[in-house]
Amino acid sequence: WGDLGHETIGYVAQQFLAPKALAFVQSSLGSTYSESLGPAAPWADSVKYETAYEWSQPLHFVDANDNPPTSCSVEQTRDCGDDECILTAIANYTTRVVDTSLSASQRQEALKFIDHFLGDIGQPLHVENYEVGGNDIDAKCSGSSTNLHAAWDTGMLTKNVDANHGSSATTYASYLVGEIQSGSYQSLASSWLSCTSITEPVNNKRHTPSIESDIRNLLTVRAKDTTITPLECPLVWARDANAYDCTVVFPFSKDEDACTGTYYTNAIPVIDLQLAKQGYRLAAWLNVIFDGAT
Ligand code: DCM
Ligand code: DCM
Ligand code: DCM
Ligand code: ZN
Ligand code: ZN
Repeated sequence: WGDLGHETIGYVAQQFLAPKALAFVQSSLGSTYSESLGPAAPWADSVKYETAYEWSQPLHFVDANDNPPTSCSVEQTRDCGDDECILTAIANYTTRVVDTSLSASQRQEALKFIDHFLGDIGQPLHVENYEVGGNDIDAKCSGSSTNLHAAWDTGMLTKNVDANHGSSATTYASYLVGEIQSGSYQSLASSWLSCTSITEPVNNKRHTPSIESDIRNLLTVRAKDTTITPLECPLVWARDANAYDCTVVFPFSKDEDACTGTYYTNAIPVIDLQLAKQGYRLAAWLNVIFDGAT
């Protein structure tokens, strides 16, 4: 996502933080970021082209070697074998954000990476290898030349927020929060936190991971092992977003206009959903880390 998408996710999450998570977010981010996950969310994009942060570029995505729209899947060993992808980045920064041996600025950096990566993992083309996550597919957005990845990161989203939400990340986030609390997402929101994926057998309890068990495993292993533990929830979230590559993102015809007609009409509900969902998941993740509860 571009800045607008990331800020929206951060502002949604900010509304659902439990007391200790909120206190950490406020004191860690401080006045620089108005004590909010909204303004802090784009930071990871603002540094990734600086030489000092070039290493972080591959952490914004996972290149799923699947075959959309015929077959969609994400596999940690196949797609993140070198441990340098968004799946392992979320694990790494989850351990670092609570590591009291690190400096306040390192823990702030970890928080900003979590804030950002829980957003990117919900963008279907950040969990897809095909044509470099759609970057190599030429597209149009309301007549202007772009590529399919950028149309999903910014083009369609900006058009929708300009038309329907006052061109404002905070106004848009308030709308999505309302949908979660008492609107069309109300009955769905708890299922967003279960880590249960449609690609996994729903009635096999052994394979129903939870955010809580994920973080407990991570923090337990951290004490005796510096290697990055694979987590189940980021993989579930990546698979959730990647499934849209087989339904709404593809097929896409080169040079098609993504910001008009049926393509746009089908994409907007998915963009709304993914931003609301990842904001809600971001809050829940921080709530488990800092308050020990979902
Ligand atoms: N971005 C940036 N510098 C660039 C390219 C992008 O700061 N040269 C920022 C602005 C984009 C955001 O990153 O809206 C998302 O970019 P990406 O699509 O690279 O995540
Ligand atoms: N770093 C990180 N994750 C780690 C270790 C380091 O993001 N597990 C980052 C923090 C610094 C940079 O890499 O920005 C260099 O860290 P160090 O000096 O600890 O190697
Ligand atoms: N990107 C991706 N998958 C890749 C490469 C890049 O999702 N394999 C994303 C990161 C940025 C955008 O595409 O959001 C543009 O990347 P870059 O600025 O690195 O070209
Ligand atoms: Zn992107
Ligand atoms: Zn990013």
